[in-house]
Amino acid sequence: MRTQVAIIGAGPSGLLLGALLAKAGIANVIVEQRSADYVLGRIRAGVLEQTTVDLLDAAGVGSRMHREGLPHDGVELCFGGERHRIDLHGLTGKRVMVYGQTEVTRDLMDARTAAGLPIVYEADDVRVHGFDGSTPHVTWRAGGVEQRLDADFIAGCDGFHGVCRASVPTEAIQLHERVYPFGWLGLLADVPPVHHELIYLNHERGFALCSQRSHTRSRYYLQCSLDDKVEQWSDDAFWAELKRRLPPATAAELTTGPSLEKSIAPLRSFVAEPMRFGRLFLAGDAAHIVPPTGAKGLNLAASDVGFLWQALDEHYRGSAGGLDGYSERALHRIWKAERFSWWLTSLMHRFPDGGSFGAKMQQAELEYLVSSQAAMTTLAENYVGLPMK
Ligand code: RFL
Ligand code: PHB
Repeated sequence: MRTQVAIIGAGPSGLLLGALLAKAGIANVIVEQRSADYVLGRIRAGVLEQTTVDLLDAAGVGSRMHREGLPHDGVELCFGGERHRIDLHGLTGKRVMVYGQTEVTRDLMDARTAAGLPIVYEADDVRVHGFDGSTPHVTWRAGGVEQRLDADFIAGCDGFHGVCRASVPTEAIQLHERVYPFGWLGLLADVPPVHHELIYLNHERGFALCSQRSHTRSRYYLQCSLDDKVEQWSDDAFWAELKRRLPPATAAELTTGPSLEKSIAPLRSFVAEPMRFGRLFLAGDAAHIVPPTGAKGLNLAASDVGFLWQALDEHYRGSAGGLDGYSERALHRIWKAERFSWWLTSLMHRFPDGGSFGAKMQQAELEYLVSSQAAMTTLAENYVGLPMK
């Protein structure tokens, strides 16, 4: 089998890249190690920046998102038991779209199937070869039989634990990492959201987040210990802890119900540099991770893919500049989102070694933040997403 671009991974990065390349007439094959149902079962992001919405539109998969997604003009910060609204739209002229990663993935998968574009699921032992020379190719096993795909380029869209970054010689790559001393326990339930906008809470018992997927489906998170196991958290224990962290008037409005899903995610900041190795390009979580506090992971994956799509399109139109500039262009935006996610995480969570001084510093910064137009604008500009330059 031969194609122009071999894409490893059918998460949002791989599927979006495949859709955009196909629109530009560039042939591609996606190779994914899991089943489609497994990929759709992962509950992750919920907030899309305008740049992500624009890329989904460019890929021709935006219609259900515009029908069912919820545009949000603001977001709330809660500390000291009081809620404060940040007027995202008033401060920046932009808004965000609340539409789940599961739905984005489903729309991209459905469009790919409808267009009859090739995608291989349940590929075993995927390996990438020859990307430092002129014969890049991918091998895997299907039903015990070895398969081979030759390509002009390989796009590593295979997430943090993927094979692409791991195949790069260690001396060719630089890694930067911070692991945080807590996790997020998430719960999804078919109950109406406690508020029509998201609420990020700083509380002495730990961070909490009130998010949503629709008017009838809520997503809540609690800062938890890295030692916690999801089985130790009954639904009742989750709801009771969330109520303790919400201001009493908000807790009184909370509708609880049985969970559809509960999981614990560790928090990490991570960047691999550069993002190009000969004919292999990394995109999305394969190259970087942000803690979810700033809602940036999926959005960064989308902007990487936007840059890579433009670079490959330029290449196939006869200009080499785009491919050479991909890594630097993408990393420029990534580091700014890394900074924002690290800052918001540091501001909103209880750190085991923070002590009373740490808590006072957070309180002083939060009080300043919600009283300063300049500080709120800085937060809002980053939250709605910096431009793709
Ligand atoms: P993914 O989604 O991990 O997809 C990678 C795909 O590659 C496959 N794969 C392989 N395939 C073939 N061969 C191999 N050897 C392979 N190894 C792996 C995997 O099976 C998978 O299908 O990476 P991608 O596409 O780069 O997308 C990144 C996003 O998923 C991620 O950044 C976001 O989910 C992060 N994130 C959030 N991002 C936001 O923008 N806004 C949010 O509100 C937000 N909330 C979140 C989040 C992530 C969370 N968790 C659980 C980490 C909330 C949470 C709780
Ligand atoms: C989510 O709805 O899953 C979500 C929203 C905002 C975040 C992180 C996660 O910052």
